[in-house]
Formats: sequence, C-alpha cells, structure tokens
Amino acid sequence: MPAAPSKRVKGTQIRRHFLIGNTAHVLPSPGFPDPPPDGHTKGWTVYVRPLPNGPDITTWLKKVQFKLHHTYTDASRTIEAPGPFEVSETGYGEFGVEIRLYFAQESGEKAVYREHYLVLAAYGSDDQRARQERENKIVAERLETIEFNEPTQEFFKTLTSEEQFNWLKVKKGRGKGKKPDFIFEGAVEPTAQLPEKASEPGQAGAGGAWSVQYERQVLAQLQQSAAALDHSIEQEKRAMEERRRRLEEVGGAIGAK
Ligand code: SLL
Repeated sequence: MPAAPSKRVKGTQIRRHFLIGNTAHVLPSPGFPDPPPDGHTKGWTVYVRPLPNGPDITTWLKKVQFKLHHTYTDASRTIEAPGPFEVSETGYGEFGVEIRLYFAQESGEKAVYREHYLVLAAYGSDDQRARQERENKIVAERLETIEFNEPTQEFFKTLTSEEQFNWLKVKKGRGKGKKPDFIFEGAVEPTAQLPEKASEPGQAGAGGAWSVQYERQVLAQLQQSAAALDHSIEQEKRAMEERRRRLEEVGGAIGAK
C-alpha cells in the first residue's frame, strides 16, 4: 500500500521557474530526416527545460505529456523523468501544443496544464530575423513559474535538497592525492532563484533574459491589475486566472520581440 501522503508545511510556498518553448529550423537541417517527409518544411523541438544554472527540474517534474496537432500520428507523446522533456518533429504548420506537467508522487499535486504555440517563422526586428535566418534557428520560449502551496513535508525536503544542483557541477582535480572537487560550470552561481539581472539583456532564447529584474517588471504589472480587484475569494480566483493569462502574454510578447 502506498504510504499516506505526509503532512503539509503550513504557510509555505515554494516557487520554481522553468522554460517552455520551441526551436525551429528550415529543412533540411542536421538531426532531422533528409529528405524531409512530403510537404514538411520545418523541423522543430518543443520543450520544458530548467533555467540555465537553475536547479534540476526533475526533483519536482516527473513526467511531461505533449499533445501535438491531430495530423501527427501518435499525437500524444509522454516523456518520463529524467527526460529531456522534449519532442522533435517535422511539419509544415504552427499549432498549439498542449502540455501536461506531472509532479513527484510525494507532492500529492495534480497535473498542471500549459500550452505552447509553436513558432516556426522568423520574428522580431530586421536584425533579429536576419540572424535567425542566417543561423537557421528560431527560439521562442518563455519563463514559466509553478508555485507549490503548502507542500507536503516529504516534497518540501525534495524541493530544498542540495542534490538538485548536482547536474550543474563538474568534477575537477581527480589527480593523485587530490580529492574530487565539485565546481559549478558557468558564470552564474547556481540558485533556485532567478539571477539578479539578465546576463544578456533582451536575449530571449538563451535563458539570459530571465532575471529578477524582469520578474519584478512582470510582478509590478500584475500588482497593478490585482490592486483593482476586491479581496473576496471569488474575485481572487479570477485575478489568479488573469495573472496567469498576463504572464503568458508577457512571455509571448518577449518571445516575439
Ligand atoms: C496550419 N492550423 O495550417 C495549422 C495546422 C498542422 C501541423 C498545422 C504535419 C503533420 C504530419 C503538420 O505540420 N501538422 O503530416 O505529420 O498552419
């Protein structure tokens, strides 16, 4: 018999940030069938990924279901941890990929739904489009946040464990007499929080644009709309829905810059 879910940690919320997005290439392109299937002009990958230098998302994310357009055979694709949580395909058209996130058993949380509308064509300023075409690579991704409200004690332990950073560490100094020393790869000290400032401002697609600064801007916008709302439970629910929608819009607008 499965163990009874453990007690919840009262008054605690744990938030995790991650990315949902897609890359796309004009075919033929390395890694995709050549010649491409009849009528297929683009190769793409839709994904759910950790932030660069963020904690391992598989501590809380155990399974992702991507539901593709019905023109695909086996439109429902399920990826189990450790992933990578991504699906690569070829095709001709854009559509909304339905994404379901399934959490660790001990969380006691139900699956959560997200959508990502594939971007297959170059977008943004003339310069940005020129670069995308030159590199034959389009990246359209947005910051997502998940909040675990009053996590179970067991889940809280997982979410706060040191091991979730292990994937960012590389072993150094394995020479004789030297103890293996774990160091972090990359310029940014790993953290469960967002970096204070975007490492490369405005460079969506490389993870560089997601920062505390950016988050504050988003939050400020959200607070403005939230302030206009009454505090009754019914209205708070509507506000939550509104925030989610705005976040997605802001994410989309950033991705489309
Ligand atoms: C469009 N509304 O016309 C969209 C439909 C269809 C996506 C997109 C090929 C699937 C397959 C494919 O790209 N489907 O032949 O396996 O833009």
